Amino acid sequence: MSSKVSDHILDRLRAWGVTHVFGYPGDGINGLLAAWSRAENHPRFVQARHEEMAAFQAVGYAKFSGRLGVCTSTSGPGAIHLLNGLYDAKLDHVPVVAIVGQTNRSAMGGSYQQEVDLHTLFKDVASDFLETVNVPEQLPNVLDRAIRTAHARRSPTAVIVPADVQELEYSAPGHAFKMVPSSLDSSGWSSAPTEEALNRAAGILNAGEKVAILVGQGAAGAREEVRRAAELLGAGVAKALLGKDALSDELPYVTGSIGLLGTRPSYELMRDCDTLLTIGSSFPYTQFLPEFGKARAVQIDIDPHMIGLRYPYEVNLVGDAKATLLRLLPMLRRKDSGRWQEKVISDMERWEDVMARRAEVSAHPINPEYVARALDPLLPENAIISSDSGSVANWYARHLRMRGSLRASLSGTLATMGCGVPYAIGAKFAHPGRPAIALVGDGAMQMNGLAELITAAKYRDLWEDPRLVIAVWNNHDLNQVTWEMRAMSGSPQFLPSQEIPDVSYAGFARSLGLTGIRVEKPEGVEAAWREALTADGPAVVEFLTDPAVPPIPPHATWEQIESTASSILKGDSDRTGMVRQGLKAKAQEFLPGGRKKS
Ligand SMILES: Cc1ncc(C[n+]2csc(CCOP(=O)(O)OP(=O)(O)O)c2C)c(N)n1
Ligand SMILES: [Mg+2]
Repeated sequence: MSSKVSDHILDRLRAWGVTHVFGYPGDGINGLLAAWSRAENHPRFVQARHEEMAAFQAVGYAKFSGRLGVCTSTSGPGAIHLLNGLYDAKLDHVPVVAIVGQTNRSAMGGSYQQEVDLHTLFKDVASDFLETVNVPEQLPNVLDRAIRTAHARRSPTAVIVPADVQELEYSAPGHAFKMVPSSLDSSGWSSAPTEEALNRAAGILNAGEKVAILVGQGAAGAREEVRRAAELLGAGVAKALLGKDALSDELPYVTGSIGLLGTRPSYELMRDCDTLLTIGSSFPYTQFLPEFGKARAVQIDIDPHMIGLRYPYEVNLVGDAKATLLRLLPMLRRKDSGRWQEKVISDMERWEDVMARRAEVSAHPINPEYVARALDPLLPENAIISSDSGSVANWYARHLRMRGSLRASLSGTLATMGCGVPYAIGAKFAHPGRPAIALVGDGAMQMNGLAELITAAKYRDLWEDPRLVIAVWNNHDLNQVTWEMRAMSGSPQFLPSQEIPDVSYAGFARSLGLTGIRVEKPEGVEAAWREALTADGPAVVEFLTDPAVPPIPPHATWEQIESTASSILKGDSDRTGMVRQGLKAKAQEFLPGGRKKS
């Protein structure tokens, strides 16, 4: 049976195992949509409210499934809207293919309606592969390479298909000059470094006495091997934000997150170690790694293009984390003294104790840390958690402890607002049998989340496990930035840019037929989580939280951190001072209790 180019695109996506495409319609892809109708919506077209959300859903789907994310949009405005989501994929190394419409070939270059130069628009974001299908014979090669490249480089790629090309009869590339055939199969593979490089790495790791390991998302496939390495080396293990679910926080020597949102033990682990082993992470903040020259360092990364960055590593092992560690482990000698690791373990106990106490401090009306802390023991064992960007990412990083099959992610490198809800929707399509939980600030909720509740309401019946909890920290403030301004320049909150209106998130959810709960007092927090986590469909639970609780930086001293566990400082200058001093790590200016010496 003859078929059009558009039919063949869907056919080929199915052949690649693609089951969902996140998108939004427009006349640049009308031909494709007609093919979707002929194909009885297979793969499923998931309609977002906005193309950026479609791209975020594709990223969330890919992050949580390990499969390819696919999104689609029309030309011009639709393509432009996709950009931020595609950049999120690029910066977090997620395989996503965008299939984008373009005006008819006859109109190109004519400043035609909705015509923008898509090659220029996507040149950077889809720099690994970006091509326009001009004739049907080109299609298999272009689409297959876009998919293969997205996987190989773990990056976004884009295929542009002019509207009239979508309507052409498909004809396969022939056995002829200037024809480029393609094929489908791809075998499993893994890469590992040479024996010589492994030996050099083992030499450094065996010589160290205080070993710190830093893991990122690239270590997720090597949990058991990372554990064995940490135990042999007597190491502490810090996790980059994107690697939060790469290792269980139940291991006592895991110091949790690193960086500005991280823990004091992670900070000290890096500050005091003499040897660093980084596995599958391109954590960007060098100032949280050991001082240059203070530690000898080894890196393991699958990407030869990304390795060796961020720290002057002595040995750069290019390879899959699991395959490389399996070869490296037999070369490692068990350390004699466990003292370094014991110190890490006791620091972590102290940190957990302080965090629990910080969450108990009373605030007005609700302490935002308590909201996250209260969720931790209630997390369903197979939940998938997304966090938006904002102060909520601090509470996500510090109060939720990974264990069992919990999964968690956020926009780690682009740190874009607005990804929390669409990531969770992507997760529900990737794993309809698992509960998903999005943690979102009120600013991010107003930016994107509210609109995507409509998408959640639209698709709720497709999800075998009905639970999709959207938690909103309603503090009437763009709080993370407010604190950054206080910390950097000592500026008081600039209300015209920072204050945001109160919105009834719960009320809006109810208007869509979803569960909506508004919590105004701390006593209601736990019960609200329980209600949302047992609702028979998507549930929005909003907590009125106090914007005066500072996200304490990890390089504030123990004394400063301890002081914030007994009271929240009142008055703008005290709070400002504490965060500024925390950033400068000047403990001596503070007394326990958080008051500045007069
Ligand atoms: C798209 C985008 N715009 C702006 C920012 C800068 N930014 C980072 S966090 C933040 C505030 C977020 O506010 P909200 O969602 O209310 O969370 P809160 O910090 O109050 O918990 C802003 C404006 C960003 N990261 N992404
Ligand atoms: Mg806010």
